[in-house]
Amino acid sequence: MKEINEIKKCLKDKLSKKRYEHTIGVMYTAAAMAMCYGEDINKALIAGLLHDCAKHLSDNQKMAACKKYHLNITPLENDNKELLHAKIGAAFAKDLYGVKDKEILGAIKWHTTGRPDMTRLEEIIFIADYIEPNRKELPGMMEIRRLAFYNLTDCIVQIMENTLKYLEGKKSLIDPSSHDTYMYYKTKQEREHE
Ligand code: DGI
Ligand code: FE
Ligand code: FE
Repeated sequence: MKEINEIKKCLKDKLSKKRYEHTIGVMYTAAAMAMCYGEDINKALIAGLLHDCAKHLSDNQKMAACKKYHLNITPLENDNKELLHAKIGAAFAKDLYGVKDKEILGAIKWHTTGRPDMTRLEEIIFIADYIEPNRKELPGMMEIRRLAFYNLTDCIVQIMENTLKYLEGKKSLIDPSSHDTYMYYKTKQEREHE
């Protein structure tokens, strides 16, 4: 696997300044959360750094990358090609940056929609992407940032409620994984609070 500094250099060249700064924000936020929950800090740094490594691709480049890596494109992803940067990012991490760790690859793959019963690292990257300091002040952000270091399930439920509301407002179709993520963590939350 490439070293962190080498990966940083590559990404700085490829991504816009804003996207690169977001990436660094996610990297350090994920590391802080890993410290809080006793997870592997290095894995959190790498996954955070690489989570949006395919974000700069055009729609045509995304289609070509999916073909190259034999990634399945659902009809919903075909209509919202933005969603594809997550699974292409995981393929890039493996192919271009030499990441072999399955958990890091999973964290990149699921960072946009989440999935039911994520691993702790997947949860951390999913949340860190939303709360990193450069993100604009979305509704309820202060509470979501607090929950990130207090209760991962409650934090994910809050994020999903915001995201689903935002997507419904835009009349965007909701990816089944986003729905499943919300239902899973909502049920988990109800059980935990019983
Ligand atoms: O890549 P980032 O901007 O850092 O964040 P992200 O990977 O969470 O991507 C956010 C984008 O993905 C945003 O434009 C909304 C979109 N998105 C997230 N979940 C869904 C979705 N779009 C659709 N259509 N359906 C979803 O379920
Ligand atoms: Fe992303
Ligand atoms: Fe991101």
